[in-house]
Amino acid sequence: MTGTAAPNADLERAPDRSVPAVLALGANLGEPAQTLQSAVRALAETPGIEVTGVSPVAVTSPVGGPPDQPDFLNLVLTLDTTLSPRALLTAGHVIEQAHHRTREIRWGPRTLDIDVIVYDQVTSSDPVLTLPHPRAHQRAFVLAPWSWLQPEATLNGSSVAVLAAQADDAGTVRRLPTETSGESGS
Ligand code: PH2
Ligand code: MG
Ligand code: MG
Repeated sequence: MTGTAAPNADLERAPDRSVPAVLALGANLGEPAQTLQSAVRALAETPGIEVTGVSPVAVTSPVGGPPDQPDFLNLVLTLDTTLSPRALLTAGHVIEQAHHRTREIRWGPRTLDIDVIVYDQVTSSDPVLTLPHPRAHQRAFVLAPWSWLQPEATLNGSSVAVLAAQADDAGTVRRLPTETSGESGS
C-alpha cells in the first residue's frame, strides 16, 4: 500500500494514466430512485470519468442527523478517471447542484449526496477531501452496496464485506431487487 508522502499534495494533480476510484451516492428527498439513476448517467457522461460498475440500490435508515428524516436510497459506483481527486470531488458537487442539493443541516435530508470514498492509493487528511473517506469504514450504507458490487474489495486493509457486517447500521440495510432490462417502459 503506497499512500502519498505529503498528505495533501496530490489532490490537485491529474494522474498520468486512468486510475480507479469509488464513489458513494445517497438520496432521501424528492424522487431518490430517479435522482440516483440520473446522477449515474451524469457521472458516466462526465469527461475524464469512465463508470466501471454500479451496485444494486440499498434502502437504508438515516445515520446521524435529524431522527425524523426519510430513509435513504444508497448505491456505490466504481470508475476509472483521469481527473485529479479535487476535480472528481467537484464533478460530484456539480451533479449534486444540478439535482437541487442544498446544504442546510449537517447529515440532514438531501436530494443527492456524492462522496469520494477512495481514489487510487491516495491518502489525504485535508478536511475538504479526506481519503479514504473518514467514516466509510463504519457505514453499512456504503460498505454493503460496495460489497455487493465487489465482494473482494478491501478498505484500509480490511474486507469491505466484513466491515459491512460489523457496522452499527448493518441491520438497517435492505437490498432492492436489481431492475431487469425490458421491465420498465423507458
Ligand atoms: N449520509 C449521511 C449521513 N447519514 N445515512 C444513510 N442511511 N445514508 C446516507 O447516505 C447518509 C446517512 C451524510 O452524507
Ligand atoms: Mg455523505
Ligand atoms: Mg457529501
